[in-house]
Amino acid sequence: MTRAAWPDLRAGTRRVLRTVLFAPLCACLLAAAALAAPPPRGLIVELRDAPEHTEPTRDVTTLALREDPGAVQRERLQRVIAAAGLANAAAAQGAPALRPQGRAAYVLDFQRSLSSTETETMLEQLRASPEVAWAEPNDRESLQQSTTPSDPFFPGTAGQWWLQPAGGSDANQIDARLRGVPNMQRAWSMSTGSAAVPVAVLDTGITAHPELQGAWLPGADMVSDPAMANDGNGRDTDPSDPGDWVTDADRADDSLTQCASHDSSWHGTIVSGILAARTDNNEGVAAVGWNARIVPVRVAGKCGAEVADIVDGMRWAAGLLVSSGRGWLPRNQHPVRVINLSFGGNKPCSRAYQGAIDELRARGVLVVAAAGNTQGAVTRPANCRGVVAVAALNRDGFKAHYSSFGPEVTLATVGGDDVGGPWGPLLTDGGLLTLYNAGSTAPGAGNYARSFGTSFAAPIVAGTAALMLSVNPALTVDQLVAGLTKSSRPHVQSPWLARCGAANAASCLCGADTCGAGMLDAEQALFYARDPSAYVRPARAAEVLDNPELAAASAASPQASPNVPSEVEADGNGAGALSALWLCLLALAVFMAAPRRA
Ligand SMILES: [Ca+2]
Ligand SMILES: [Ca+2]
Ligand SMILES: [Ca+2]
Repeated sequence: MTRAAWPDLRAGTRRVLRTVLFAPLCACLLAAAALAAPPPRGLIVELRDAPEHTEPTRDVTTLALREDPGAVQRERLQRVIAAAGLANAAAAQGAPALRPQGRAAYVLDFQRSLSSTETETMLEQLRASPEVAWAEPNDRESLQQSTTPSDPFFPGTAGQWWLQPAGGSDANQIDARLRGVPNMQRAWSMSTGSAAVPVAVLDTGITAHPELQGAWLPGADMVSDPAMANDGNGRDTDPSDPGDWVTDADRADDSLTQCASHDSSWHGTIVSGILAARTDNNEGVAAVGWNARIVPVRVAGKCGAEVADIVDGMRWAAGLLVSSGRGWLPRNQHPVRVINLSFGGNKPCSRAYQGAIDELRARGVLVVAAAGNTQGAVTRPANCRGVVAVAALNRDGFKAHYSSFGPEVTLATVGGDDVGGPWGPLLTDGGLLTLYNAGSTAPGAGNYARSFGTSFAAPIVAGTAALMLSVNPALTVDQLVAGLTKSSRPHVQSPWLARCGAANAASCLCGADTCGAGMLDAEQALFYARDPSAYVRPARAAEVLDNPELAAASAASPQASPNVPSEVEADGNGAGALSALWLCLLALAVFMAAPRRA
């Protein structure tokens, strides 16, 4: 492990507390549930070789109707309807009214709702006629609407902007430019998730929170080392997060001696909140999956997570047999198809990781991992083959200053952007508002906070993969990956920003070689999920960022110069000092917390 990985934990100790001011609650929020479309009341039919509809001609002197070509076609259609037997089918209600439609077709308006059987029967009868070119139901289409949950912290740019529809131009205020966000609100019109598609959260465990009630299934605690575990034992079946704080006294223990002292991170609670906070319940925040379930798998305790525990946690989540240390843990009764891993370390992918990832992939399990917060190479296991590695974007769509980047990244989405980059507060987005816990050491009351890090970009992607499986449970892992990447939006461009690279490792412009296929678009990913073989990626030009804030930032800290993070340089710890029998993996998270109770 290199010291470059350490700014995260140290940044966690410098938590900035901020008061979050929420916009006044909108009392008239529309909670638009995805209802079934109303049945059709008619059919649309075009006769073979039908002429284009025209107005009847009139005698120029008497203005009397001279000829009505439409009358000929209406009579022809009446004969077809009678021959097809539709008159009988609709006898109880009378024959349909006819009115011209489109260029040469007619609506057969029955002026009542048609059952699906009735509709299909009549369409078959019509299509059997050699006189009919085509026939289809006059279906009712639904609004291509955004679905707005009732949660009071959701709306507005001071709320959960990260779940709101993508869009915005340079003409907008900085906080309304949502070009990096995943378009989740439009995706919810298709699916708000399913309890049948749980996501495993391999993390610090779970805390009690009013917004997680009913959101989690039985999990497990994989932390083998009792000193790290902080719950008095090794592996067990209780994934509760007792806190991962480290004190100066703790550092006397051989397992913890290399860690800086810091407060508890509640990292697993934050990730769980992004995935599955109870949504549309008139309380707190919204989440990617309104009805999602998580399987909490505790792999991390004080001072990180061991590779053996992470790998066994992945295998347990998938329903495989895993050691308890004394015997065997009971198998997971709710095996998952999606795993979120927001932990990692600065090393190449290892055999232990790659073997488990290959094993899981063959069983239809997708592993989504945070790319890392190193401003450099992608951490493991995000750099392993077959993992969906997620880099973090600023709200405006460029790479967040802390995010790792490289060719192993699969795609990118917002992770929140704090003031820690070279541009300080100039282009910060305030972070992702979701669940948190008020305890500084042991768990306290559930509350809410803004967080940022690739740790929190990853569950947005994992949650979207679960939405895809809710829409279409038959999707393979290859299809999930293809759907996420094919449907992504192009990375933003800007004359004020340089491309990400060794000389510009902080805030920079993403490309396919640095931040993956593009920016997550949850709505498009669900379009893909509905019918992968028919999906066509919409033609979309890259958004161009050209605004006063970027100009000011560029003037303050020109992009062409190398941009080495000062935190890393200032770190006095030697890399060798961080090597231990276990490999300490760090939480890929930094916080700008605003603990707040509703
Ligand atoms: Ca334990
Ligand atoms: Ca436990
Ligand atoms: Ca809520």
